[in-house]
Amino acid sequence: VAAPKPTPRRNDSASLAKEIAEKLTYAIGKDPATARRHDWLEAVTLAVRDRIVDHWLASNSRNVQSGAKRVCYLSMEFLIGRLLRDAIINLGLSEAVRDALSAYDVDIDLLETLEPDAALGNGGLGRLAACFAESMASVGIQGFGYGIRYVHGFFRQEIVGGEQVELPENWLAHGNPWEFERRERSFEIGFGGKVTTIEEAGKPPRQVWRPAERILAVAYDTPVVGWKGTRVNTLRLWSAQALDPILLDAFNSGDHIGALLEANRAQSITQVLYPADSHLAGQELRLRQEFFFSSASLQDIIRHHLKRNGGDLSTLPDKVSIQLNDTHPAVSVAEMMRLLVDVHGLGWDESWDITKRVFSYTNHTLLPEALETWPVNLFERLLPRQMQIIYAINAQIIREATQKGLDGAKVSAISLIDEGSGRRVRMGSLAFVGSHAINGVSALHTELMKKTVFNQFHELYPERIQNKTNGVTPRRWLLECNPGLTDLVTEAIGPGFKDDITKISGIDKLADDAGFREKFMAVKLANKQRLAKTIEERLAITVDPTAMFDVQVKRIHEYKRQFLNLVETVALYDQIRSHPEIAWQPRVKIFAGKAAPSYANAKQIIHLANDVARVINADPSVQNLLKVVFLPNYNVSLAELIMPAADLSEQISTAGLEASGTGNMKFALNGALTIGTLDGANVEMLEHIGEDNIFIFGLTAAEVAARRAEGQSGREIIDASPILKGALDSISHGVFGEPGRYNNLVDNLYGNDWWMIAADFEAYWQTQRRLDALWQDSDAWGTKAVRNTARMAWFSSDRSIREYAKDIWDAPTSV
Ligand code: 26M
Repeated sequence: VAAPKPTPRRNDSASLAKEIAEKLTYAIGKDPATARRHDWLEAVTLAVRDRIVDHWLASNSRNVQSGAKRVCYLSMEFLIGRLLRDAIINLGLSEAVRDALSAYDVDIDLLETLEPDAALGNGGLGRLAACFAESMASVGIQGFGYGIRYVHGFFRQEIVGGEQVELPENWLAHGNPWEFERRERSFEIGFGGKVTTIEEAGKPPRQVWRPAERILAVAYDTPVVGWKGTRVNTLRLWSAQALDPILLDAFNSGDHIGALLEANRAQSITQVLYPADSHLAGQELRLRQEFFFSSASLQDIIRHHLKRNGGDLSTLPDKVSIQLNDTHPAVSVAEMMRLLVDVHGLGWDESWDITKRVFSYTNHTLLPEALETWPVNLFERLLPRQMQIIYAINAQIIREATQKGLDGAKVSAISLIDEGSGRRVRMGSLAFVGSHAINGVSALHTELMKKTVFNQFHELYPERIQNKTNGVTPRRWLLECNPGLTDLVTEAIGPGFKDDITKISGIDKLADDAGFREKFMAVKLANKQRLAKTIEERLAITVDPTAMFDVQVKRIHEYKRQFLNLVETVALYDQIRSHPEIAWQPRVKIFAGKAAPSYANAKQIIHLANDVARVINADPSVQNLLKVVFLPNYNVSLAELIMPAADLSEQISTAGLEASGTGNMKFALNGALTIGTLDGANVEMLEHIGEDNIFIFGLTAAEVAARRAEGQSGREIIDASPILKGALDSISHGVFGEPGRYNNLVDNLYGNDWWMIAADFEAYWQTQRRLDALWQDSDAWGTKAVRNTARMAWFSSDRSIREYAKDIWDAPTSV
């Protein structure tokens, strides 16, 4: 008899309604009368998931047939957020699901808000990985995400007494319907131990690593649905398990506690995401995480290649590209060499050639305090064979450089070992030398990479560094988060922009059409009303949706200069009260973002934002003109609510320090105007949007570097600016909380003004006042808002991914 085949799922609302009821009954064990909202969410998710699985299996068999190049994106972070709406929109099921649920009187919009965010990332870097995964599926690349299945993602932030409190996040508490555990797909990961040389007659000596500790990496797969569901890729996240719980039991017979401790020790590797995005914790556990997921991913990649290519590893670079998302997986370079040379018996030179052709590396920061280095002695103890390999690579690189005529100082600049402050392994250098392409994430950042961190390497290998300006997926960051604008654009120019976002430029000509502009601003107002409601519910602050929503949401960091924004807020508060005769424009200043738990100054900035909000919101003399809001627990879902509701986007980092920014793109795509410095991708946004439609101010990157070199203090600037001086005085003299509470923040400005807050204040203030004037002319504002949406298509992550595919991966795209 022929084996029965499952019938692919149908997409009409009646079929969906029936299947949702079946899931509710047979997968969850509830009937519609007693089902809670969470039960309905699970039932819908499972019904949608069935449709994804159909596409997933089809994509996987096409992958096998085509044998096309696979792109493996190795990232410690995937900041995904929720998946249900993403899946429904990409599969084209929105109406069918809505209709199906209306039969049960259940609202899909409400169900979607019950899904927990997958917060497996800190910020920009992790969110970029999630956008790229979705874009790879959308443009038809065989993409594989590899990362870590953290049990606890990024912490939950509460504000208590104005200060950040970190609480553990537990996204898996009620299970995760999107993941498929693949127990059969598991690999051993070693740590510690010794390396021994094996000499066999007639053969060259071999090195064998005998780890003291071995842990199992188990795969959990999540389908990644591309636009229209035509391709579903895989995100494979590794979970750490004790190698053999049963053996462990036998070994510890009678010692149950001891056995459990062993298992816990193994599992601890994937328990929690490190919540720092700017400076190194330098913890051993972090290095264990990095190696754990790198080794598991490489073993998986090699296993797959051997199976599909007749056991021949020489063709690996034709069949696979591996992108390193920053240096977090950089130990992969050494681990790949170990697997090729020690485990699979290839020669050193051939292995090194394969390694360089397979890997490429993306740099995301130039901040010296964020560049990853590890103490040699820690590395040696944890990964003795990889350390030997790094020494061998280093010797080879130094030999090459010396042959090309480099002298002492230049040679030590390219050494993989920093001999300066205790001996440390430079992970950026390791990633660089092991890759055929190294990229920055905006044009400015890439040029600065060439001039600063990788200056010596760039001289030696001038063809390796390239630029790949970041992008954001227009599915999540327009279609899903802003249905009102999506419908309006569809009504105006048809739905073609959903398939090809460059077509959204079709609304550019409508910027001067009063009727269109009014509808555009009506959508904005509705989105602002939605956000105002959330602000009321969460903070009991009433804001006027017709006021200008001036928004800065991102990780809290000194270089991002939330403090500059707060000083301007305080100055504005003072000026409104002392000059009631001026036609001030009503504003709501909205802040959100998390500080790394150990970053004291960032925590102070959060405290100040909350203090400033408390005082200003309670002052009747500025009631309709100024409100300040700090929304707790910024995450992907909150961003989806905020981006469509912003009038003004604050992108005010000290020039030269924000590698790219991606929030800047989300805001502008949704019709916010930008006030920003010439930093990161702002520079390219200016080129695309046009100088009439973006508000640029402040020192350039070159001017910042020059001022820093001079070591200029802020004192003269502050003393010469009564508005700035007044604001700083009220901050330090206790208008906002105890006197002295913010001395540290304020004193820094009088000192060396490292972040150029005093230096840029006047230009920032003046630019804000120009925006006040523009706000009064709602036609002019609306025109610029429309032009922003119309001109942002280039910042789609589809464009970024196609550039990677062509210039770095040499991988085919189907679209
Ligand atoms: C490193 C070591 C130990 C613990 C944590 C880290 C670490 C984690 C995340 C360091 C940096 C991390 O992220 C940096 C980041 O998010 N960079 C941002 O990347 C975005 C995408 O390219 C850019 O748009 C931002 O400008 C850049 O700041």
